[in-house]
Amino acid sequence: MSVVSYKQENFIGIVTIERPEALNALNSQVLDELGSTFASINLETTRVVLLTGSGTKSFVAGADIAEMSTLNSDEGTKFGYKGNEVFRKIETFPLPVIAVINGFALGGGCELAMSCDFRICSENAIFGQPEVGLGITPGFGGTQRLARLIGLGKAKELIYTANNIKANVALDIGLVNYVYPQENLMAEAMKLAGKIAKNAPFAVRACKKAINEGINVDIDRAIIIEQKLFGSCFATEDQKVGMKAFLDKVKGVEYKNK
Ligand code: CO8
Repeated sequence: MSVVSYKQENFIGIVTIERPEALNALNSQVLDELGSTFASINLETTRVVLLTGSGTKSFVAGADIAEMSTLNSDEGTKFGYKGNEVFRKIETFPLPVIAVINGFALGGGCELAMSCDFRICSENAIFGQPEVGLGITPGFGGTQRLARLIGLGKAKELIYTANNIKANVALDIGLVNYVYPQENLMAEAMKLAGKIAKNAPFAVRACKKAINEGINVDIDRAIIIEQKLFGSCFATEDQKVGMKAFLDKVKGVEYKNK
């Protein structure tokens, strides 16, 4: 039985992890299916991807503890590699990916959310890196991405204490961008994705690439990354259409991704 589903509404792709009996915990099957689902997304017809969990209780309650419990050191390293490979694919996916967090985002769940471009959540969402309480470190990028996202001090506190935090705290520390009542979460996610999907797709993708690649190098190299991507936009039809519409005072341009 499949544990990841995909549907598409207009330009928006929705990836849902469907393992409610284990609060959508990440076992090998989920990781494999996440990888293959993202790989199968049509980059011509899709402009934004939403990633969520099934139900109203949990986004992802972590990596699967039952599967991990008997691993030896080599197997643990391999499992970490498997997760990291998929998460990095999501982080570097050509389209924006928004984590739509509908409940628990613990351990690997918080790490999965952090591999997305940004995060929105429901009021009942709970975040945390409980790994040290289980005798392990975060293994799907948590020690690296959390510090980059919310700063070293707060990341170290959360990881060392294994404390969980509520949605309003996650909002305060910049881990999520917005908090909504559960019943409005998906509609708000669709609204946000719709706004992104209206913009010139090539330009949006180039922005993601520029931000992601630039953040990891010094400012001189980062500026060159932007410069090249900026230049490449002028080879697109959408740039001509967008600028002409502004000059002609025409509103509501429909970009063609060309
Ligand atoms: N793995 C496997 N099963 C899980 C997990 C999980 N992470 N989380 C929940 N489940 C299962 C439960 O075992 C339970 O199954 P069953 O009904 O068969 O007993 C079912 O989901 C429902 O869970 P609960 O009954 O516990 O539900 P509660 O509402 O009482 O509690 C909690 C919800 C608080 C979320 C609780 O389930 C919990 O604490 N879960 C574990 C959270 C956690 O510690 N997550 C981190 C795991 S470690 C990790 O993610 C490391 C990532 C990097 C790995 C790198 C590998 C090298």
